[in-house]
Amino acid sequence: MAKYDENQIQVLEGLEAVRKRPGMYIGSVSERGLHHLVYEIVDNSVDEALAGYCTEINVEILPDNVITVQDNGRGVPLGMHHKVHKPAIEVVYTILHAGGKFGGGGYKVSGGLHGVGGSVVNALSEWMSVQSCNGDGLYEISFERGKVTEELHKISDSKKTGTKVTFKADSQIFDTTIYNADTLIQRFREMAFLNKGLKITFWDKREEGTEQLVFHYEGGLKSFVEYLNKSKEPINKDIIYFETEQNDVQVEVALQYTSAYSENILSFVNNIHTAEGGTHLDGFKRGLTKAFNDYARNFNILKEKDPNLQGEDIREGITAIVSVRVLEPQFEGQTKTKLGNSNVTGIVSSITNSKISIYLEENPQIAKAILEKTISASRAREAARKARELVRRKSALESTTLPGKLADCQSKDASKCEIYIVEGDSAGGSAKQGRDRRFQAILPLWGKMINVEKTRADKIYNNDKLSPVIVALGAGIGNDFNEEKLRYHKIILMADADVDGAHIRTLLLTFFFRYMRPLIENGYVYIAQPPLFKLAKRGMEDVYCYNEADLEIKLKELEEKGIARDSLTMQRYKGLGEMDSEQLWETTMNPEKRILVKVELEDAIKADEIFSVLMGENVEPRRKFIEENAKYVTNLDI
Ligand code: 28G
Repeated sequence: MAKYDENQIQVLEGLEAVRKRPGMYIGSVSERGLHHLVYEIVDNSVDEALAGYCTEINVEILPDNVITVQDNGRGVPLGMHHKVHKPAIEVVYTILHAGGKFGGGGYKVSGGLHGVGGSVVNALSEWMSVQSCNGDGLYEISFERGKVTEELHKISDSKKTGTKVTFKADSQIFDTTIYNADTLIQRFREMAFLNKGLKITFWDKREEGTEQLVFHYEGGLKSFVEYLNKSKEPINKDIIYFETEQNDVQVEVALQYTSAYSENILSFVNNIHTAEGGTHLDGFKRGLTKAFNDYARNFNILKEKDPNLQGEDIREGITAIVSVRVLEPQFEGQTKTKLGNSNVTGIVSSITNSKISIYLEENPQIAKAILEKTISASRAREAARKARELVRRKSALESTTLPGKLADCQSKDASKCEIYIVEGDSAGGSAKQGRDRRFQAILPLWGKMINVEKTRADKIYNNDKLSPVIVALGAGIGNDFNEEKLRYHKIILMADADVDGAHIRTLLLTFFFRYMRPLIENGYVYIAQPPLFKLAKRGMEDVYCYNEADLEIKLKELEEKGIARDSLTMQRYKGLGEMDSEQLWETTMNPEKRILVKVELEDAIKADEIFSVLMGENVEPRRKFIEENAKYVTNLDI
């Protein structure tokens, strides 16, 4: 690595720009943007790890939602910047370096260019303090809303090296400054998987009696695959793994086949999850398909006259992680999570092809088992095509093919239409009565729970629980999914806040994730939030509260208006069924008053994970999971 020179830091723009338009730099000022602050700082430590100087990152949430991040890297440089005559550490935290990840042009180049996000986080923090140890002393500099409040000064002697950043997000900027520990945990676990050997610890110290969590995987991506497949039955017991670099593109892949029918490939670029895939994922698929076809031809499993095996059949039951590091990634797509660099396809494809070819030749038993699965997948696909055609033909003949239980809306303008998918017939009845039938449709769900993981597409078409959903939405599934045919642009899941409700939500999210992913990627899916409490008093309009915190706030508000707590009757709703149609409309369906939570891709990935564990065939992980996550599963926040 070239020797660091303080003058390399470019002087570009002040931090007022960041406070004026925070969304440009961190995406949004919602809860998501808030968590982004932490990722930006942790990214700087990860960059230091990628440079080869940092092995451990500690993250803590302190009381009052203060964050500290500490690493054991070289420490942010303290020397004077020749042009601006300020210490480098101050320059790093007060001057904006690039256009930012979320617009404004340039994208962050990972691997060496530290501190790009540091100034952004500083600008959006009520206060921040940065400590750096350079081997002979511990130094500190402090800021408020991006401005220096305490110049760089030495605190003590110290032989250590590393950086510690402490900050409090600015409540003037963010909708909320309360962190969700689960969100952070998920990301840190993922980062530890993606950077093998890197130890990330996390401790939520907002309440007493909590423990430190450690994420540290010597197996890296292999451990990631192991984690995803913990409740599945492997075909190749030893996970296939390779890591190579070609023309400045680093490629790292781990994969394992299981007896499942689904395809589970996660792709990453510079540690960023590329939900929309891109050239690296295309290259991986292409290389995999070629390796299997060449092998099948060479060993006469495919005869001369046989057509090639299809990629999607070859990928049935696969769990894979494709992680690449690229110098100047170009991100495209609706959510800017699709890699565009065209040279990457060929690189990943040729590496994958050669590594998988070698593997297949060395492991003929496994090659045979996978190919047998591929062939039955292709038969099932053929059967699914026929089932689909049957559905199409039916719809050509019958005038009304919509599911019988669907109470459709009057409007045919999908952009204005909503469908409520409701668990339970009684809630379904109230919803039908309470709705605004001009634009709200209701589909009550009944029938047996199905295991999406263990079911091929042909069976899904015939499943009594899912087929009404497919037909009502009107856009098809899998490769045939066509967003333009969608009949409603809001798909709202409405279920109770109990285990059964969590189950049905998880099932539907998993189903959408696997078979109608654009629904989630493009933000069509929502979760309705029915109230948990009602406060009533004679002569007062009923007050609905949506969670415990909301209840507390509203009780206080009423008290301020002179309405005492003990003069109120409080009803706790156990299920949607307890509300009559008018109440359901007022609290949960009226667009003016209701609370809808948009489902993000991460929610669906989490649901998919939960589903694999809950519905997988291994009993032990399921039992353990339910024990560990009892709280989570019963809470309504999946
Ligand atoms: C604890 C929370 C977040 C960091 C470093 C280490 C260096 C550095 C950070 O340099 C300037 C500009 C572009 C390379 C680099 C130290 C070289 C030599 C560093 C962190 C230099 C910033 N010695 N560790 N920044 N760059 N950890 N953790 O922020 O060219 S930021």
